[in-house]
Amino acid sequence: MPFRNALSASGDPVSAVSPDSPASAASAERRLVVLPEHASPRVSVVVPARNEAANLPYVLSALPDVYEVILVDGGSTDGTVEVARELLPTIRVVAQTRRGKGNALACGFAHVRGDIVVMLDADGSADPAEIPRYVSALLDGADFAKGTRFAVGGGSSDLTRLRSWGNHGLNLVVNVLFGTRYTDLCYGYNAFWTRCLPVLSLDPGTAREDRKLWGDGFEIETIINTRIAMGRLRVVEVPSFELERIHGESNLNTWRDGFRVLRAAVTERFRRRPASVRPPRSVSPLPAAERERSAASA
Ligand SMILES: Nc1nc2c(ncn2[C@@H]2O[C@H](COP(=O)(O)OP(=O)(O)OP(=O)(O)O)[C@@H](O)[C@H]2O)c(=O)[nH]1
Ligand SMILES: [Mg+2]
Repeated sequence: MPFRNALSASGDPVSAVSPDSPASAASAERRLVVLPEHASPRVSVVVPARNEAANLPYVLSALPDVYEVILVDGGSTDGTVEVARELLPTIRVVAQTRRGKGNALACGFAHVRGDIVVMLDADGSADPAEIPRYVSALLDGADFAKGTRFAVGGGSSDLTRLRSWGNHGLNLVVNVLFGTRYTDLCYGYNAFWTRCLPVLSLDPGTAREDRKLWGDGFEIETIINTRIAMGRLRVVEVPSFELERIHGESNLNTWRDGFRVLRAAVTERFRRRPASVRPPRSVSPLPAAERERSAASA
């Protein structure tokens, strides 16, 4: 049972960043709850990958026991899909409809069958061993567990000074525009309850097109972070350590993608959104009645 221990690992240094942080009453209630075996959340790991064959052995072998792994292939020509299938025969491989990491994530999310979605890069920069920490934050009441390299316990061996300054500047812009208290806007290691997907409102499209539409690029993280802020979801930041990509070249262009992030922040701030996209506010994978029964028998 993969995440049984995640509950007791809630002493991890996580911090709430949304204005409506978990009420202490809710936390007290959760301490009484004994989750039965079947209540363990099913974790779906979505891995966008474009020519990451050399890195997948490190990433997939380090995964904890999860419900499903979905690899979204970006037209790789280096055997990424074959390597993935050889390493993990149960892996679900999904082709993306357009180009870019944003489109890859939207396509992967559309195939999720679990309760929790984890976004995991395939280049070896995100440590799969941190997944229980994210799950723990969600079980402790967060809607969205947001990785941060800038909290005690987090860090990076990959971030250049230029990117770090850029990230801080863009982070500040978003915090001012959206009233958030994010510490690491441009970080792609996050997890959230599947029920939050309507708030993200990402459209993978159906037709295959060899182009990149707005939202399909690296601005995806900003789009996600700002939509969850506008959706008033409960965000908890989780310290994460970013490693250097093991093999191959980054797909990110610091200046071009930096401007896309800035444009995403401004566009999202003034975007018209559907009347109600807020998901149900349950903080536990258990239905309320079952929760009460478990609490009573504890
Ligand atoms: N499917 C798919 N995956 C992509 C695409 N672009 C990037 N990725 C994947 O997204 C993840 C992050 O991309 P990276 O190129 O490492 O970019 P980054 O992590 O933001 O930047 P660095 O810090 O420089 O590594 C990796 O797993 C890539 O393989 C794409 O167009 N399609
Ligand atoms: Mg990377």
